[in-house]
Amino acid sequence: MTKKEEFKRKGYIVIKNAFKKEEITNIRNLCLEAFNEKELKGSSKQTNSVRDRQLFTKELIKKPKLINPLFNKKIIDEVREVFGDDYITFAYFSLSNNLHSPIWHTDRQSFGYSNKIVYDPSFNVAKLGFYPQEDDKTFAGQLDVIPGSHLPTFLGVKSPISTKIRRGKVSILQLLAMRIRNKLLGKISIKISPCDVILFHGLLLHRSSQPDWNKVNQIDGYGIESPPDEKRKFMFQWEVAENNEFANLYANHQSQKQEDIYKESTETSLEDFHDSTKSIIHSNNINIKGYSELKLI
Ligand SMILES: O=C(O)CCC(=O)C(=O)O
Ligand SMILES: [Fe+2]
Repeated sequence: MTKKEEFKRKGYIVIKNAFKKEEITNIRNLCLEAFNEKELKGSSKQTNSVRDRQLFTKELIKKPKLINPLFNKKIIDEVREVFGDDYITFAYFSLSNNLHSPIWHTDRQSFGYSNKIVYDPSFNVAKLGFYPQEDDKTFAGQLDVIPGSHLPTFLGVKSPISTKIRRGKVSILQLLAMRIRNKLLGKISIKISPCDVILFHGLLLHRSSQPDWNKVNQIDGYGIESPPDEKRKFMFQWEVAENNEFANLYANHQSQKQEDIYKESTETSLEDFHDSTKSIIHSNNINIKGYSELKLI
């Protein structure tokens, strides 16, 4: 099975050994440094909220040491195998610290489940996830997914219920079909090496692998109270897509969102990146786009 076929069938692939062990130590130290710095800056306010434990595009592109390693040849080559040579990298980057999202969700949910176009085989908006730690029994650190959950259910792609009585963007019948299908498919924890990267489809159901909440205290629904630095969960996520009209539709949808994190990705373009990042982007022929740069065709 090719990587492309594997992605189509399971909704994700693992890019093995994208990083070397030595790089992981270095990256984790840089993550700790970045969040310590952020905490110091915010010291007059209440710090360490969920938002304090996240860095998004505008802050991250100012930290080339953190972001440049993501444009790594191994990762680029495998994404090209799945999405083609001219795949798009959206100007969407996030780094989180001590966030263990307990809720099953898909990242592209707001674009719709019963919106027929998201089930077109060419709708390929996905995220790259890099988790530079082992999955620990107590402190967790990686990702749980339901393989195959990005595909349409046995009801197909048409919504059998009229728009008016849909719950949100999903008909009740579709929702039920998804629940049954997901139960049958079953969830798994992807226990990958800290050196690996995962590419997962925007409609794949996932959540953070869960810490043992009987052994650690939970703060704000997402974090562990005072995790030791060496067990602290960091997570890089960035967004890529096959370069086609669906990417344009998606970018258009995202560019209309009001949340700051999406506004950042709408406003950012290649020229905003650090010179060292730009040079890596150029030498690898990476196609970076802010959401607003992809106009509808
Ligand atoms: O911790 C994870 O891996 C999941 C986080 C997540 O799903 C998200 O940020 O969208
Ligand atoms: Fe997610």
